[in-house]
Amino acid sequence: MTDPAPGPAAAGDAEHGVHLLRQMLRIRRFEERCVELYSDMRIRGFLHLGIGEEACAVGVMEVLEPDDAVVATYREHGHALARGMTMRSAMAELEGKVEGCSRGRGGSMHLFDKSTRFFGGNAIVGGGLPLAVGLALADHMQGRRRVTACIFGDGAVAEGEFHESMNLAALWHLPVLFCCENNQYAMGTALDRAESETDLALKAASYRVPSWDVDGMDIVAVEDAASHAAEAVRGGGGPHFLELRTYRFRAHSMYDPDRYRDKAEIEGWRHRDPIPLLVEQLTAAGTIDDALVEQMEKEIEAEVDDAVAFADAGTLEPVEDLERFVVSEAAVADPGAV
Ligand SMILES: Cc1ncc(C[n+]2csc(CCOP(=O)(O)OP(=O)(O)O)c2C)c(N)n1
Ligand SMILES: [Mg+2]
Repeated sequence: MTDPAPGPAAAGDAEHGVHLLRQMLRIRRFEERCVELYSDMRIRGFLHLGIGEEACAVGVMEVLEPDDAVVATYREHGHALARGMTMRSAMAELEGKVEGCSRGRGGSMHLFDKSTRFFGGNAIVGGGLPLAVGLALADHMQGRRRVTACIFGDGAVAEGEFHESMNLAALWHLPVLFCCENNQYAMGTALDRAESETDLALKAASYRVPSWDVDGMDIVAVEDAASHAAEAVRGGGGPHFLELRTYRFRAHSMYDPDRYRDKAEIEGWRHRDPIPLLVEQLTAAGTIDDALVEQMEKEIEAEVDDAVAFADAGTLEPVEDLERFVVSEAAVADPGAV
């Protein structure tokens, strides 16, 4: 007997692995281009990049259903793209153009897309947690089997909102998937300088929320944990918590001179870059080769080029629109109806 040929499951796995790689590369190349556009002053304001953290964004977004909801932070380009926002829409927003997902009014920190149930982008540390609990409460009360994924950083754990949200979600058994991206720093403050307990999964577990810590640099581990947790949440198991241990290779934002981290520490983490790690795994399994990666890179470069051209050709909102949306358009059209 010969060895069994790879069956449909194996073929499916291979295809899925390539898909995960493509998603992470799309995010990496998109953000690398953002750096250039920022230096060129075509992107202005704050810009926080998730370079190094792509496995967290892709692994979690991958397991969600279209009806699920996402609430993220200001480091959310990757989550928005992995959730299905187009690069055009995201890039136009970053350039402050009306064609952007938030009409250019939100910028990098406030990507928002109702069509993919991507409810921000939020500049307030910890601010997304109560919003996620509210969305989940609505689903719970209306008997909908949906998951709300709430993404936040390790810095949010120091906020009262974290504790209030964990408590109420657990008490009311709400369908929230809490995903803490622990990159070990909140701006220039290392986690162990601000927290007496640095095991964040343990902290969440104290609210009787099932909690796991996960290697956030390993896309397979993140997707696997997220899939199990999301399934449990969807099945009525109440909130679950993932501590995704990760690292940002770049500074907190484009304004940050990054003087608080040892260069050797950064270099050490670069060896755990989630993209080369997956390339290595897929190459060893014979799923990809250099030619395929090269082809993928070309396609992604074209997608980024197209997004930049779209954003560059977009329009800035006219000054006459300054007060538009201060009051809802429906209320302006028919004040009696609202
Ligand atoms: C309520 C609030 N306090 C302080 C800030 C200023 N601030 C912006 S980012 C940040 C650090 C947050 O770190 P973390 O939650 O770990 O996310 P990361 O930037 O590492 O992804 C702080 C303190 C803020 N935006 N909101
Ligand atoms: Mg952090």
